[in-house]
Amino acid sequence: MLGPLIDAMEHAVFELRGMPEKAVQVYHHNDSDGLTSGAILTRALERQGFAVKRFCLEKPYPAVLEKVYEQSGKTLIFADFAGRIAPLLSDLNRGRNLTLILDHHVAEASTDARVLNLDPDLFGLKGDRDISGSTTCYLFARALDPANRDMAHIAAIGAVGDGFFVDGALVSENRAVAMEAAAQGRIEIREHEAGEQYLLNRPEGQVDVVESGDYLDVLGGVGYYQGGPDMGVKVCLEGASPGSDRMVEELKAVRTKIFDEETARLQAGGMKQAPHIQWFHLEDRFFPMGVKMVGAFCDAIRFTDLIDPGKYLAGFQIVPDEIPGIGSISFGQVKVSMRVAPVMEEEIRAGRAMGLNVLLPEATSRLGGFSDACHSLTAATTVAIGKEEQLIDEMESILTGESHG
Ligand SMILES: [Mn+2]
Repeated sequence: MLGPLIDAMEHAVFELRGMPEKAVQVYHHNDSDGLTSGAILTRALERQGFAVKRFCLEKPYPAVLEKVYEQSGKTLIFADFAGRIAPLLSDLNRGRNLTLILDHHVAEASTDARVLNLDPDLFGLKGDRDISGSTTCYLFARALDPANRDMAHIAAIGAVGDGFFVDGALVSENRAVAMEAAAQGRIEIREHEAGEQYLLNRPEGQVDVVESGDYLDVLGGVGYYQGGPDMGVKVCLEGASPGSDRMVEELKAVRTKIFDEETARLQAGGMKQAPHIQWFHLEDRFFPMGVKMVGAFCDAIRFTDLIDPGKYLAGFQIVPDEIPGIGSISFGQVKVSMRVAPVMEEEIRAGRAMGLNVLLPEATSRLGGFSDACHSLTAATTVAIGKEEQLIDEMESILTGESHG
């Protein structure tokens, strides 16, 4: 459990110190957990004298990874993603770079001695309960230097942002970082009948940590292509500022405007109908918001009369051929996000309807697409542009029990 994970982290620190170059590339996710992870690692590594280059990714797309692994002799760290694709990173790395994975999602073991998978899932901890990406990075930071315990409150923001509570409270390692931050006076933990509330103590007053997480999610998700992640990491390390407040307000206004326009489009007949699935295509109308936003839009409309509550809901958004900080990459991919209305949610929970975690990855793999995060009630994958209708057809055939191979 924790002991073996810490041992593995200490070994990774030893390997890191043995690298000839005192430079590290940190690749991290763009949600609040990913931004806090990136912030913790950046500060911890800089304190040790490493030059840190930080890259924020919405997903560890294979096309990006191929480009990253054109390098040799580097230290590469992946935070809040990539635990499951350690075998792929191993194939790409082939002993050439020191690669550390500090994720908390369901993981697979590395097959390359220079790819160290420090995902707590491999050490008996549950990533959707016990430990967030930020807490994993915090433990690694402490393995680098115990003085990094002053970042416990940043880890707590990521843990709350990922939203894994048991009876209304953080548990296990996530709760330990909240307790540590409370002992340092950085947060206040308030007991309620329905669990615990976490309040961040700031010079300008307290703020609920749930709000801090939402604030970072807006910067990283809505502002992905507009410098939002950099601002988010700055906020983690230095606190919010009038500049960050203004940016968040502007991004929220952009989101409202774009969502309203798309809603009007759906009201005007923009929703396409298949027997079991209703779907729409955003093309590139959500740019410059990140591709996480198609899922957020599905979430926003799944309770409304814009949709047929008895059908699955799918939305497509073109993945821009650009990664901030990395440059142009021709993906030629479209992201698909799926959700269901509350009625269907009950059907899936009761096992009377197929879960999205089965339906979408199966159809996606038939078309050679890329599945990343799929759960029974929320799922997203990517397929090549032009295969959208085929994907819907494949899902329809899966649902009707036909086999198209
Ligand atoms: Mn996470």
